Amino acid sequence: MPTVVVATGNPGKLQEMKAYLGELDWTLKLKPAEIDVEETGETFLENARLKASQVAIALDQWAIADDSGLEVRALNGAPGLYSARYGSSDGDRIERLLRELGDATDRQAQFVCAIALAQPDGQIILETAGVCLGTILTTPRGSGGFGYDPVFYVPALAKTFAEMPPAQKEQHSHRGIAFAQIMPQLRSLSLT
Ligand code: ITT
Repeated sequence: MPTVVVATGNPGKLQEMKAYLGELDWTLKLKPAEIDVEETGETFLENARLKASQVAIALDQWAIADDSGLEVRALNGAPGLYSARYGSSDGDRIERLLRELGDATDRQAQFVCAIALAQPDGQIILETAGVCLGTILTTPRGSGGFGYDPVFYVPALAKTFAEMPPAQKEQHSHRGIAFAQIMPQLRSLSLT
């Protein structure tokens, strides 16, 4: 079975990525904490490529990375690429987001997820992206998921991501959509 490193330090993401990749005959390995990749890209896709590629080279193994974030229209796309750096904990980040948005009536937002798979020499051989549209609530709702999930509301389902069972989040989320797009190629890959 091929070993693939899941190049993330975010436990919430890791849990979802492992679930989505679970049907493949891959042995998934967690990225060692000491490998820390600087996210200097100007897009989610550039950062996903950087993370996959640098982790693959450091370990001489296949690596898959996700770079994602929340873009809020009334904040001109913030926190965007800086979603993880917007505060020091999930609670802090949500609090800052709600503070900056205040009582804005335009609460449109989208979650974006880019995924890249690198072979052991660092070359990217597959990449994709997914987007999920929603709105930002004024107060958090739900206890599932991670990150900004309690304030990200999907009107079509009348639920926040944090109120959805994992399979429903997979079906509708930026990450679930990105993985669904790439799964046929991942299934047919033979990693050596
Ligand atoms: P790695 O780079 O190690 O993967 P990270 O948390 O730094 O971990 P990113 O740079 O991609 O990851 O930042 C993504 C931010 O967006 C982070 O604050 C997440 O909590 C948040 N985020 C991404 N996907 C999310 C989701 O499905 N639900 C809630 N928040 C999410």
